[in-house]
Amino acid sequence: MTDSDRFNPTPADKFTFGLWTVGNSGRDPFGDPTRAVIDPCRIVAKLAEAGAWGVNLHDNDLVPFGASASERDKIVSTFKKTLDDNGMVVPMATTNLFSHPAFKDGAFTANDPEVRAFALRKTMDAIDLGVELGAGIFVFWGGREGSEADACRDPRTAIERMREAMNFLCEYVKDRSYDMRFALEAKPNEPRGDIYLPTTGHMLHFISTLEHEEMVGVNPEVAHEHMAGLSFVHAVAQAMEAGKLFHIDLNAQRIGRYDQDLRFGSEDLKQAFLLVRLLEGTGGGARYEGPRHFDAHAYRTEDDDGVWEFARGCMRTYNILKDRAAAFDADPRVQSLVDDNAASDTANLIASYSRENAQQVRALRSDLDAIARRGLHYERLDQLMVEHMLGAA
Ligand code: GCO
Ligand code: MN
Ligand code: MN
Repeated sequence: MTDSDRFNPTPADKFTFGLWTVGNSGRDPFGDPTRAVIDPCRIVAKLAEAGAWGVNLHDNDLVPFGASASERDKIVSTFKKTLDDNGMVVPMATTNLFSHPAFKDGAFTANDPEVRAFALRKTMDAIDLGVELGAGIFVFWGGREGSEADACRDPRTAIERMREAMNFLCEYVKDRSYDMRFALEAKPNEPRGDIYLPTTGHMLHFISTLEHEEMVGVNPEVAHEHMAGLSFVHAVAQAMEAGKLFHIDLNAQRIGRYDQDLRFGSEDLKQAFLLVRLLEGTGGGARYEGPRHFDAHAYRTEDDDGVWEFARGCMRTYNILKDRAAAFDADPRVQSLVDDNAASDTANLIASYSRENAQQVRALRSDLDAIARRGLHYERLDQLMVEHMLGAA
């Protein structure tokens, strides 16, 4: 084993890929597929060989739209056997509520109640499928829940309809006594001009308005927050702090571009480093224990070999960053530079209100000029981080 081999993934790392990710055929709005469709069972075998823990799927990644009940059962039983044979799990399932043209005005938010009813029915079936495959997390990505012609509906109505759908489906899960939680995935745009509930922060507030908010968390995605020009690390931190990080979609994305879904860590390594550090808890705080899911795909230039290179790359980069983050946080120079004065008398004084505390806060006479003059050495801190990332610390 070479030193580099220690970064190779194992199932204990809990890495997962969507069937639609490694299965992406390279089609884009301007060009036809550059790769053949890969059978879901082959995807499972190849990912297991590469060291992944599991796969996730939309209903129609496995069962074609409109398949009969007997066709469905046959496909599902073959797939289950393949999972067992390869020691792979399905921790997350979801519904495709975007490909069929009937969803052109949205699914849960569409103006036509028949479309909304069909979306519910399709989702209930997909939840059943997920449960049959052992999934405990169900993701909602409302790709078509948005608008171009905004006069078509009051955006408040769209939010109400979303709430109605989530409440309906939470009740469904409870009625069936399923052990399943929901994870809502925000995206600002693409394929709609504007998608409702565009960021993880919007989702977190929306969740607090649901009847069974304890069942519902978020599935933030690197690319989606970056498309909006926001800090993904801050979004994930807010979700973790709220106990709502139920799932995560890892990939890479340059700010200001179309939805790129690039290999994890292939752009903005610093954000990727800070993200892995946060998820792994090397800088303190609770570790994220859920699946590390990659929602990305290989460049359109790649053939079949390139697809598995891409998958290995996502997982190895995560593990390398995890190693670098641990080294960074164990570095005494770093520790001596980060002093957040958490236990000081003043910090205790301002932690909660009382008349007495308010009086003491008023009586404090801090030397603001001295505070203003003090350099914080964040240049040194950030440079140390860069040197750790580059293996030069
Ligand atoms: C996208 C989304 C999707 C969802 C997937 C699972 O930008 O297309 O990220 O890939 O994650 O539909 O819900
Ligand atoms: Mn995406
Ligand atoms: Mn996603």
